[in-house]
Amino acid sequence: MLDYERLEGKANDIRCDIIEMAYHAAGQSHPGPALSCADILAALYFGHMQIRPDEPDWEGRDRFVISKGHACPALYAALAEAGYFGKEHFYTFRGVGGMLQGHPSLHKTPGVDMTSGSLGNGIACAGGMAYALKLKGNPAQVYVLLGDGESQEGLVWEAAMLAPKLGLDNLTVIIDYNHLQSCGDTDSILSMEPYADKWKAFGWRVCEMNGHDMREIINRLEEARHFRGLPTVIIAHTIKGRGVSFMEHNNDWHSKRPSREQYEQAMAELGGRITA
Ligand SMILES: Cc1ncc(C[n+]2csc(CCOP(=O)(O)OP(=O)(O)O)c2C)c(N)n1
Ligand SMILES: [Mg+2]
Repeated sequence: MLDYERLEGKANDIRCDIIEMAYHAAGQSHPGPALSCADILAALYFGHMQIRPDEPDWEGRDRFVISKGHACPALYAALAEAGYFGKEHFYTFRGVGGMLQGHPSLHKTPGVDMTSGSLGNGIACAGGMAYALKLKGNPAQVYVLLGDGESQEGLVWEAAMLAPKLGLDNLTVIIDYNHLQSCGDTDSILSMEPYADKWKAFGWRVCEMNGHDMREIINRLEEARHFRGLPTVIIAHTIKGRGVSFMEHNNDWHSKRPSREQYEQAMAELGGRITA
């Protein structure tokens, strides 16, 4: 039986670490996009995926690709919390030569399964990874986190077209549908609606969830793991900046460093620890 309170606690820890990195980063971090997906990352890393943090390249591991790579503070927080590396690396986040780059690098960070940040690329790579696993008879799953703004990239739809044809039922795409992209509101810039119908038309199994409800996230992930014949896309309804009052729904926090006062307020709301 899963301990949902523990998973919610992990999501809160991830949020605290996102704020820690945002305050200490070299240059500007992306706190809003990372907070949007903190619950999904907590569910994947602490309640769903088969992983071995002490053996990051274990062949049998489930893979995760953060296609919206700018939200990597959420991934780094989950990986550190799981034990892939120490949290001291948060303090060199985005620094030249640091282990934690501003966008995730497969070659620099233990536990990162695919380099990402050029939007659209991650989902295409994940399709290739899922196909390779199938060819090898490896039962591992591949999970992808895709942005709603990112879905405007043509490459997303090339990958979407191919995966059902290849029968990639080991591939699950989770869309972080927060209705905001870097320069404004996704629905008026280029709406993805009817979102579910588009994916259905491309041949995917489609479902939806509240991306901040731990039980729902776990249930949707379990269903996707066991569904046979088609890849699954889960449309996750989320709030950009979720968990910090002044960042929620506020796209100023797409990419911005908090002041000392804002850092302290965010940590107070999350019950996190203030560092020097
Ligand atoms: C190919 C490409 N074009 C542009 C960018 C710059 N960029 C970074 S984040 C972003 C918006 C992404 O919006 P969304 O996918 O909705 O993610 P969110 O910030 O809401 O998490 C853009 C355009 C990029 N990283 N890659
Ligand atoms: Mg978005």
